[in-house]
Amino acid sequence: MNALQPNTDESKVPAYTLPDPLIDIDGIRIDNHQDWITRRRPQILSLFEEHVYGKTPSASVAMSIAGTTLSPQALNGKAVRKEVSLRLKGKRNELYLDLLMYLPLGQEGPVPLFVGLNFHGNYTIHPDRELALTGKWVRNSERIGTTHNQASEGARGGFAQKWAVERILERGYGIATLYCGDLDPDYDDGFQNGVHPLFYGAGQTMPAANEWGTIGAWAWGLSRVMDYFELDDSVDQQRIAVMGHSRLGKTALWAGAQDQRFALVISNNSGCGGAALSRRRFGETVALINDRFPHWFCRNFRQYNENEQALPVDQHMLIALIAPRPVYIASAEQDLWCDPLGEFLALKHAGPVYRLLGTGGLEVAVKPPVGQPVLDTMAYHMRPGEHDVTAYDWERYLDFADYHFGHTTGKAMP
Ligand code: GTR
Repeated sequence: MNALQPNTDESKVPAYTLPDPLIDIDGIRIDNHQDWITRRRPQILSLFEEHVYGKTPSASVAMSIAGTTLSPQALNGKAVRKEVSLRLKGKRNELYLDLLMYLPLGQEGPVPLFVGLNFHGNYTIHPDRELALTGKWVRNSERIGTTHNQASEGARGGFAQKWAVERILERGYGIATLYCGDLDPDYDDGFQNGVHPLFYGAGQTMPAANEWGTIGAWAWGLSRVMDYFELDDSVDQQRIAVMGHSRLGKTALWAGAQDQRFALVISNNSGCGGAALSRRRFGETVALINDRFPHWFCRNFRQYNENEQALPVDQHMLIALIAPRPVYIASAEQDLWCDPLGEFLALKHAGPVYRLLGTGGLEVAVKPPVGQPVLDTMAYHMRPGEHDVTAYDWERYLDFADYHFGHTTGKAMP
């Protein structure tokens, strides 16, 4: 098969053996909670750093709040809108992140919240006329009419359907989002823009082969948002769900794997390098993704182009790093590029780790039919339709959050 010709025929999926998340690098079986936490989990995390996403710098940069704009009666009196400008200061340069939050009005005390990065700028997630257009580089989009890599008034609210802001608020949750391009614009510039240069040592001009790429930088940014939440008493820090779609779903998983402050992790149609098993080589493959998006992963990941069986991990082990916290993997029926079956199987094969930690795994033998979600600590659904985030997806995530957060404004799960 030509490496750059995707396969979507199940009968052509190669035979493969997955690495066992519960057998450590010395071949010892992990059979208790303690050994998982102290031995095996750190091993798996460092394998993902070394071979897939790259290491996130352990150094920190100074972050401060450069300004907050509060609007107590936004969205026709339904929400408090907060826009927070976060300043990151490196040795040689600095960068600003513009965080947008809508919080439900009339809630007592700190609120549970969904946080996720957006693709095109905060102003595209809602038609709210008060939202500032981003001045940063943006991807051109025919769908919302952006050209010359610039935000435009006509694109305001262009992706509102993917965000269900009113519904999230109605169900008593806040929503927070940040443009991924604030952290690292989504194109391959050899890591000259974005957050990477904030960390370069003397003479360094790009990350090493085992250091973070763009997905690593995006995930790191979600953790900085989490740092901000720790300072904001309108947010319930114990009840924060990180959610992402597609490339940002890959990012949500990597953020949730590294930062255990995220109480729930939701991956919507995340596919290759996200929830889907690489070894199946179904739809997008490691070779295809590294070819089209050479900046997303670390350079070491390229060693596995057409060589997935040599990977010391597969994506079920990424999900296992989230255990025992609740995790939701969602697929779409027509989204073959993301390999819905591979997404389900990765979740299922993370099950033994969840069971070891006492929460139960994914207690279904085969992928549930379209439109029949399985909701437990490990949750899955396959929605009819294409690669997207829809109202259907959000309703399930809200049910899932209600269930795990014991939130009372929404309907409980059966
Ligand atoms: C595709 C890419 C996928 C997925 C998607 C998206 O072009 O091949 O891995 O990330 O973009 O982010 O919408």
